[in-house]
Amino acid sequence: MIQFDSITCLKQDDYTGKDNIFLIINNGFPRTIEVGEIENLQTKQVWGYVSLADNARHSIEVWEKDEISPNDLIGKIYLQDYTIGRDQQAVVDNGSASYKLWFKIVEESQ
Ligand SMILES: [Ca+2]
Ligand SMILES: [Ca+2]
Repeated sequence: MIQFDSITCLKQDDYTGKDNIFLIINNGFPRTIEVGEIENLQTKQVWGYVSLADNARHSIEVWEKDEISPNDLIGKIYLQDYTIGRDQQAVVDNGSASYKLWFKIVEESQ
């Protein structure tokens, strides 16, 4: 499973107001984690464990929610490259916005 720790906004997507961030974990349950409002250089705790289905490719997508225009995909983190039990950080960047995610992949029994 994934144990989330926090997320840092390195550069926000929206020009007016704060960003509104959520995460989608592909092949995980729960699949979506709401982060909520966050702005430049702010770090927010992301509380939550997400179980990962066996024998599937896992990834975390970082999305920014908009009211009028479609939501913005900031980036995608593929989890097969990460070591179990170690604190991890990953940066996503779509050219206009950038976020750093702190998390750990732990054994299901822990
Ligand atoms: Ca946006
Ligand atoms: Ca927005």
